Amino acid sequence: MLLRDQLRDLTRARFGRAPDQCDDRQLYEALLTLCRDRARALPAPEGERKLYYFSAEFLLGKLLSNQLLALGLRDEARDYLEELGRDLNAVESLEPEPSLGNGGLGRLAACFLDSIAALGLNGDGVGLNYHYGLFRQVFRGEKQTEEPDPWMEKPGWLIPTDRRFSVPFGAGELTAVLYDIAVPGAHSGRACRLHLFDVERPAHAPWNGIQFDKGDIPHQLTAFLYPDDSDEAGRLLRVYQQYFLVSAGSQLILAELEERGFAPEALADHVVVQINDTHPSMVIPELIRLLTQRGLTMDQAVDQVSRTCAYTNHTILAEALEKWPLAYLETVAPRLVPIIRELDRRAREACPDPRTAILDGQSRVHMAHMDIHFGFSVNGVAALHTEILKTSELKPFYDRYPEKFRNETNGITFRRWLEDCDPELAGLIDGCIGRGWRRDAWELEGLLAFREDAGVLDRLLAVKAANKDRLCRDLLARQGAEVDPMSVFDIQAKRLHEYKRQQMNALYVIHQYLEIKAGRLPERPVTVLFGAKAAPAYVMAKHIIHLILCLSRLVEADPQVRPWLRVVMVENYNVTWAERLIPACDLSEQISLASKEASGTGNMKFMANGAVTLGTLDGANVEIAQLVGPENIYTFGASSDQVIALYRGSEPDGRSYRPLDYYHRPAVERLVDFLVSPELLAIGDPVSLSTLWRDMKGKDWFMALLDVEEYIAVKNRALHDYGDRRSWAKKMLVNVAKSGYFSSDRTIRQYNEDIWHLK
Ligand code: 26V
Repeated sequence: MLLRDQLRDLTRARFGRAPDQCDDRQLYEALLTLCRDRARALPAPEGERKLYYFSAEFLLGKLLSNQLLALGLRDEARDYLEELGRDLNAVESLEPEPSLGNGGLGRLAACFLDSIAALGLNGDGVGLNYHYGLFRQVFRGEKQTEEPDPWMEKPGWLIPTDRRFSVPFGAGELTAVLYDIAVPGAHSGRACRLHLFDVERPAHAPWNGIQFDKGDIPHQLTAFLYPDDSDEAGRLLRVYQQYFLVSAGSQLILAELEERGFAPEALADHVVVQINDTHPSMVIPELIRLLTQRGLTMDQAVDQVSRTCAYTNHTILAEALEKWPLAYLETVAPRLVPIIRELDRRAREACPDPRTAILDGQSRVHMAHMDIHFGFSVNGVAALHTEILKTSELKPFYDRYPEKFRNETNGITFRRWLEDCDPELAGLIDGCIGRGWRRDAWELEGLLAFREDAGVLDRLLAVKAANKDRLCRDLLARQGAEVDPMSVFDIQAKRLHEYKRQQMNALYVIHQYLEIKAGRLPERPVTVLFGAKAAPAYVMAKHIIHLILCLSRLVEADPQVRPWLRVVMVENYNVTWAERLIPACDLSEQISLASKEASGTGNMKFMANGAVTLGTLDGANVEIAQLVGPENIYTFGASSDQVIALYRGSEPDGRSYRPLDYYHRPAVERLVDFLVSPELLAIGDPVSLSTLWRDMKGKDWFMALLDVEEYIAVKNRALHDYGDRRSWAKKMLVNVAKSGYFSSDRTIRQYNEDIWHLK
């Protein structure tokens, strides 16, 4: 059926009027219903083996545009709405964004689902149906505040199912109800499912900010993603969420196994579970529990599960590696406790090195250790990250099980992150190399043939300029920020974390500010854009946001500085903002302290949209640098080896990092001291600014002062080079051309070949 006919039927039935009589809201509801129902009607992929991708987060972003694209309806919908004198973008903007993730890890899971569906692989996602997603960030008085961010509306994407499972908590059972989102595969004619579990009777208001009754598990379990875990009740709720997810998910696996006609003894032949970070790690003991309940011996159950589960590590930050007190598990999932003790016993037998034990001396369960002993695969998410895991963070495990370790470099779906968010660039690429890259991103390499083509290079610059104009209009409309579209757009958009070093970027802003005030004008105007949410309980991250917002106000109010330097932080950075910021970016900031960013995926998105990277040799930046060559990327800073040595205090001279050594350089001292200057104190909160100032001088755990001087120099070199427009356009072109490696279709094919073996 043609889209226009189906839309007409839908609006007649629902609103009693033809599409041309409908308002945007009604058109949105009709299009959503149309996509949802077409996607759910697509056949599921086939295969004797099935993948379950377990993740506490799926950061989906808006779905309408993406689903239209995957269903091959995008152009038809756009043309039809145009005929009616309407604008598809305006209709799409009405969709609330499902923010069921924090950042990279959750967005990766969403890209993976898109690729699994596109490749027609037999796999589904398993997660939780958080009602309020991640919080909505609101700026008040140059500070972040948090509000609930509801996204579930009717009609919506969730498809109710009949599946119900009983989850046995210590205090009693709770029913898990399953909702599905159908994920249509572009080109495959198949759809996979995102399974989202919910409690039976979720609580509704009253809300007080994002505070809620954390003790009311039966009604609040799925209210928020990662509730503030700075207190006991919050942490406990998180364990409740995790067990709820894995218990219901494991029961779903076994129910489907039975429906497919296979015995539980054959689990490992027909099922593979990918554990996305340690949040779903309890799937291991839970599956063992359920298999023994179905008659398998402990040995058989452990054997099956160990050949079914595979673990992905997404961070080397020790504070992010989960260790749950056994006492929590006794409350939440008491039936897992004897199983975990038994697994610990077996692990100690297999590997006497006490550093690899599951239970430590303080009776805490090391989730990653359980995954590694009782899974068949462990992967890092970029080449450097995997090397660091093998040689340092997880070395004792690598020594014991070298065959389990592999690298699977992350990827992004080019359907959302190029075709959909940058249609003008996509059109330009089509004109150069045809449309084949839309199916196979490797074909982007064909763009290299246009390196010396002045016409193409100029059009590339024109597309970038148009995207910058579009962003300027958005910034003005959404937060009243006026930005010069002719300035260089220098963008750092990612979660706020000290290791990502937004504070070092802020020091650059201070440097430029002081230069301009001293009458030394830069070569050209720059707009430094930030997008970042801080975890509600992460105090230092909030101080950094405060600093950036204060700098923004300072610069904004200064007529001498404003023409040369602007600082804008977008409010409530989310997938929707990313889709606007990334196509408009000139310079992509990827400046984490080397060794700390496992991969990064924003770096790949910016690159694919023709931004040039300014980065440290960290995470996937290393692979970007290898692909594009030194003339098409700006790198700086200490290497990961140097950083690791500094942390160990094992530099050749036995030195460890002392920020004061760097602070006392005159060029650095004046930047850091500006945090407590009269200018800033007149705007900001003295306690917040001086806390940050003291931390930078005295601790600087992520070594911003170590790299800041080189950072400023290299950034200024990039800004200088920007002036040669043709040569800059060439860099842009090479970045787009080489980005195909980072397609999540490539990543997923590789997971399938190395780990899943689905077909
Ligand atoms: C979690 C936490 C939780 C508590 C305190 C501090 C902290 C710091 C970091 C994290 C990160 C959790 C895992 C994560 O999101 N990793 C990201 O995964 C991306 C996809 O693989 C990857 O591109 C990013 O480099 C990595 O940070």
